[in-house]
Amino acid sequence: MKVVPEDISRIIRNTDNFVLMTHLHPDGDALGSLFALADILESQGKKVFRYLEDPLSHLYEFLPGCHLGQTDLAALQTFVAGANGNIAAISLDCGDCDRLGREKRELLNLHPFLVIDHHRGHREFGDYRWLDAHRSSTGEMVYELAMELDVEPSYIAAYNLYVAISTDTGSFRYENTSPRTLQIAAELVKSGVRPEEVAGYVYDNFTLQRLRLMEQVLATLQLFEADQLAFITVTNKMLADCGAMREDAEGFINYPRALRTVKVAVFLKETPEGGVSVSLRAKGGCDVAEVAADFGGGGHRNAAGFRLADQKVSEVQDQVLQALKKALG
Ligand SMILES: [Mn+2]
Repeated sequence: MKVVPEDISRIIRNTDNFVLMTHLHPDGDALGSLFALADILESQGKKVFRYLEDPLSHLYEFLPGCHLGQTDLAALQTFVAGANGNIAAISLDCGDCDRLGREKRELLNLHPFLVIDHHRGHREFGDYRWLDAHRSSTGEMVYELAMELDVEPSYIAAYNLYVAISTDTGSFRYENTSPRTLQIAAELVKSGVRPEEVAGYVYDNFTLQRLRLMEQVLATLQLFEADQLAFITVTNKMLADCGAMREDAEGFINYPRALRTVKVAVFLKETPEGGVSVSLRAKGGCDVAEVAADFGGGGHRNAAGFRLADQKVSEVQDQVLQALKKALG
């Protein structure tokens, strides 16, 4: 049996121009998959537009080839027009077309529209889909696609794929880490990627603003249900006080999650528009994808999230606490 659906690999082989995109507020898997696949396609003489909704976060400026990302919609339209219909769009690591962002409508107008994703509870969109919730990361799927296309990933592609896979598995610690995940990681290391270099950029690369923000965010820790549920919060005021950016709070949820008694950690983030975005991380039994789905969100069994507009952090905390008490029981 083919790993990559036949129609996906056929369209990619027979097309010369591609628009690649991913979800808004992209993480390591989203960006690593995008830059890796772009490099893989270009190595086959194809042309690629790497579409990003917003300029790249400083956290990911170490990704090789990241400067090729483009945010200009007019440039995208010119690229599409120049392709004379010989074009395909590929959405990577996006579980819901609403997460394609502001230009969703424009992007979904591109055909054929291919979707490669590993989110559980993926809400189907696009013309052709390769969905596999058993995969650790979209990066793992992009590697399989490269194998299907007979492309040996370059150092640039391998580096981006290693970032994608290692970040989505929490450095190969989460339950999504399979024998195949580790095999692929080994192949990427054989291509010259140095795990300690990537870990240095991902984990040991704090700005002082980020550390100050962490002080404030960890000070908000609240525990419930015999310390099985942990909540932390970041507000717009904390960001301003520390001179930090929203993306500086990435990964903070792993600290309450690491508490030995904790089954679910919750990170409440005030949005610039005054709503709240909620990240959920579970250890073991509790399925937080189901909890997130009840609030209109989604994700994986152990990592999920959702967003509520026009609500205060304290109101959202109460609702989430009630839902999690039920989920634990
Ligand atoms: Mn992912």
